[in-house]
Amino acid sequence: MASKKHEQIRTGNSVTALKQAFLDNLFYVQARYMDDASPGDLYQALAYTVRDRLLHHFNNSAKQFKYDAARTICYFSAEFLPGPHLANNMINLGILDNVRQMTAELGINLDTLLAEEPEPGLGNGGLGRLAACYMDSLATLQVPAIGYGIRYEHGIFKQEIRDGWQVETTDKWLHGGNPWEIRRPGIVFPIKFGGHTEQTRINGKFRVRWTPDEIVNGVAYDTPVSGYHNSNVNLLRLWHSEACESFDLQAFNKGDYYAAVHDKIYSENISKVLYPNDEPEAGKELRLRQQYFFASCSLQDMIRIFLVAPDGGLQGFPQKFVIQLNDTHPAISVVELMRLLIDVHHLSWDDAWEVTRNSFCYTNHTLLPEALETWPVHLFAKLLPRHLELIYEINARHLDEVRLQFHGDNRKIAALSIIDESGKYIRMAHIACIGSSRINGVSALHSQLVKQTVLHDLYDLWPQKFVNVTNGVTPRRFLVLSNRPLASLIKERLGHEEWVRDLNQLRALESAAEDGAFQERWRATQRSARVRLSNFVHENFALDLDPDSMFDVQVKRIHEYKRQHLNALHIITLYNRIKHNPHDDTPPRTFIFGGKAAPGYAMAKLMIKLITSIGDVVNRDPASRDRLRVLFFPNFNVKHAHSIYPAADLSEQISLAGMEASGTGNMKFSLNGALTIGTLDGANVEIRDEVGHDNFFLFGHTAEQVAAIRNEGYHPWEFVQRNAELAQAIDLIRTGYFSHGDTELFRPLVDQLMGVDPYMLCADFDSYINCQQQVSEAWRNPDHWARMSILNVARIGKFSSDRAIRDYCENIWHIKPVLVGADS
Ligand code: 26W
Repeated sequence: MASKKHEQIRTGNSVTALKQAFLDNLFYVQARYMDDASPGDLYQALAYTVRDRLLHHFNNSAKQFKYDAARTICYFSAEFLPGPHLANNMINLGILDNVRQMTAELGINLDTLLAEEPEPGLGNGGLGRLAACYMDSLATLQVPAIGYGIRYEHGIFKQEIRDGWQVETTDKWLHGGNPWEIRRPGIVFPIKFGGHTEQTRINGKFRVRWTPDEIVNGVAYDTPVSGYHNSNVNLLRLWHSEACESFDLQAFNKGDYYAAVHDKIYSENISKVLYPNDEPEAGKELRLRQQYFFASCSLQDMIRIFLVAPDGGLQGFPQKFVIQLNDTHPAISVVELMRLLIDVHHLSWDDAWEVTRNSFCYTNHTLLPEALETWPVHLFAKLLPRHLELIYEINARHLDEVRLQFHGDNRKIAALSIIDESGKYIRMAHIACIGSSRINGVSALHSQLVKQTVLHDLYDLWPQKFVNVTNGVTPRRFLVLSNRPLASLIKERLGHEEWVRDLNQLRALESAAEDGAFQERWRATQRSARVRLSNFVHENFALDLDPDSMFDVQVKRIHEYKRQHLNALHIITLYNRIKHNPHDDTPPRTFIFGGKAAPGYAMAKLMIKLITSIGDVVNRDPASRDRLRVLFFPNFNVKHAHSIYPAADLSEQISLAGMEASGTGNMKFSLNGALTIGTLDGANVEIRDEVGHDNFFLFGHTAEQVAAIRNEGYHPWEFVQRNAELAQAIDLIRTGYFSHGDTELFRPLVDQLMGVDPYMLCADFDSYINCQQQVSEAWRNPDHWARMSILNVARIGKFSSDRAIRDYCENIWHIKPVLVGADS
């Protein structure tokens, strides 16, 4: 065991120890002296210096959890969006100030090093970021946890805006090497695909042998996940696919060089790239391979860990582990656990099913029918023949149970079958629900709608399984890390930092809301964030923003149900007013959009082009350019979110009610003092209830009203006829005002709006515009605005991911924290 002295240098947190460790890593890891080190070298050296301090806790935690045979939550997610690690780990370790001083003493600007870190973009949006927030809270609450997923070589595409259009470029996050991961060549599992099954009898026992025609290896890569100001460090284990044989020498010697590396290329394809779709279901074979690959690697790994300290055979598996399925993407795990328990560990069907159904829980993140995954039976027959057999058996036994309750109700029985009516598709949500003991939505409204719509038949069968856990976000990354001026103002006002791990303590800020002097300092802090963002935009996009205008921000994946085009209609309306009445006194506004469109989603890409086209006109027109400014911020991701959320005054949460399962950006905006204009959708409902109805700008039809309009029949044309400004706005688009006179460019969007308008922009336009009027009124009164902004922060405590994780621990996982001592 390293001497205390050596440990002091290697993992001491004093400025001296950090400096020595940093210079050692620069010399011995990067093989560089200070004067010829690149910013990349300096970043890597600092990353290894911080990593060493993490690994200390990491190894201790792993030992403690093993020693305690601690009950562990395994979070299965096809996506994780952790964001850059360096600053977050320094904040959690409590060494950021010392490192900032140490680098300053060496003449290094820490922020330039932080900017060097590539972002692990292993996710599309909300679902992936939620998984990362939950991993941060699990470690902070000292709950033993393993995040299982895929180590995509290429994450979400890099978005460039060329001539106003989104252009995707390949993400190369691993290019410079990743100091935050540890390759585990000893943790490798064979993953089988294809082939056939045969019934056999082994020492009298009926057995099924699956002979695959492909085997790929899954290799573990571990990333430590630190908790805030404690010694618990959990594990994010991501799987990389590799060929069993990476080089076929025989083929090479025969000169067939392609064949020599075919297996390697083919096998590595599985973890090659993230599917960039955020709702619409791709249904591609490689996607199913990815889902089965990480499900099987993860379950084999858990059984390996369990059998290290087997208390009473695999029947005890659900006592040791609980698995959370992050949407249906890992739902094949239910069937894979049955295969492993029966075919490999020879449990009986009933014992295996008892273990399985007590091990899984499932979270639904979307109501969009096209996002509910179904896989063709023929694809399963080809790729996973053994699993298809097991699915039929699970379904047969399930329907036996269903008939007990709904005998004769064939519609119900058919609706409850894993196999859809056509017999051609396997419904993954059904497998997830049948194999889980708990099913939850991600906001109160969403969990209600899940029970009333997409899963209502399963709800009728098992009402006791359905619960709600409203989403949350980590205040460490989305306030302490990304908005230090506001965090230190709050710390100064409250005189402590306890609120960082107990966000409800922000309530004490309520009294400050009426305090004029504090309001002044609050406004100055908000303005400084707008200035920081304006400088970044000036340097990177050659566009000047007015930091004294209202920053009206909508950042999220581009999707019609999120209605970025409704926001665009508001901008056109304001522009129109200013054009027709130069004395119009609309307070100056800066509209900032950000978000990626799935590459195959044409309408979403057209929405981006509409926004950039409106910007080209409004930002240049002398009549409007000093009053309105429109920016489409390229490549919105976690890193850029750090500078956008703090600078926002108005948070646009304008989805059609009933469509946004929860939203989490809405929480991050409020946490940073932005006021929300939104519909009664997802978590907006609960945010409005917490911050106070007077501190929330509400508009639009409710989910019930939307359903009623749908049933009655919706005619957007009627709304256009009744609203001249709406008609004019659409007309400007249709007549090519924003497209150099080209009337074809936006025709699909205009026809959609005037035709079906499935997301009811026309129906909500009037109340949206009026609500925006109220926003402008409120903005004219800085004290009133500051008061509402302070109250939004003071009352946002419920939306900490710590609260959400506590809910999961108490109501779903039944798991207790395990405290890891600092130097145990
Ligand atoms: C099959 C393609 C695919 C990929 C991702 C379908 C669906 C998804 C995700 C479920 C989409 C997603 O990220 N949903 C978002 O999840 C957030 C976290 O719960 C919610 O806050 C958002 O409202 C929801 O849209």
